[in-house]
Amino acid sequence: MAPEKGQTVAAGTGNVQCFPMIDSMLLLKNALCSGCWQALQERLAIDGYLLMRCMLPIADVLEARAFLLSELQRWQPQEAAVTTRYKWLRAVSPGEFTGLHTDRVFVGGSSPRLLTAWVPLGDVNIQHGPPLVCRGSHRLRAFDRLRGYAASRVGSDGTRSGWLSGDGSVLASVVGRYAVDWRTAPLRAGDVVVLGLDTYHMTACNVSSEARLSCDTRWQPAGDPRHPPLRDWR
Ligand SMILES: O=C(O)CCC(=O)C(=O)O
Repeated sequence: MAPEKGQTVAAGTGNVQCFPMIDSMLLLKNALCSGCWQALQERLAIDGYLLMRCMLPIADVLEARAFLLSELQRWQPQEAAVTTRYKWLRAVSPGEFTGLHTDRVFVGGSSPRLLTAWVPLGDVNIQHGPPLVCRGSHRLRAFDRLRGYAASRVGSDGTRSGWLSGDGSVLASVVGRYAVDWRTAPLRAGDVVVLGLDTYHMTACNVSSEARLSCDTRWQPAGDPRHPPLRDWR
């Protein structure tokens, strides 16, 4: 098998070597046909993210460009899911990025099954700043060194960024370079990146000349406890 090709990506103020995300769309199709979600759940448990290529109809995404919720609401595997009314709609300017973090420090503490669905609003190539996901970071022992940060709520009250760092390249020096497996992909309208609460991620720096448009949305089973600051769910 040919070795995977990595590329150097601007990870905030530093650079990281980044490998391609794995497309899980086939697993989703199999799950929808068979009703068995185990393979998909296992991949999320192992990698900490799922890339769903062409999960959403491209025409709808381009037409809406603001809200893809009607499509995401169809994504209800076993239990009814709820999503926060508030959506993190982003127009990220050239030169800007989101720093390294886990979502737990922002929205953790209630449902352990809360997931982020990151939706590009139009094509987001590497230079526009797609997510950079540290594969397996939610489960690898090496990341125990960050348990102080991981257990904190530094992002939850809006007074601090909640970032561990603005430079993705420092992660290797903290947890060891063998534990760090950066993943990214050029994303198309219709793709969705799903992220677990404890998966370390950031976005690549927008090194293009145009704004990066995307939306992050939060989802969880309807019966799970709801993060109080995110008041309004539906
Ligand atoms: O899109 C971004 O800039 C950041 C999104 C993110 O990190 C998240 O949804 O958790």
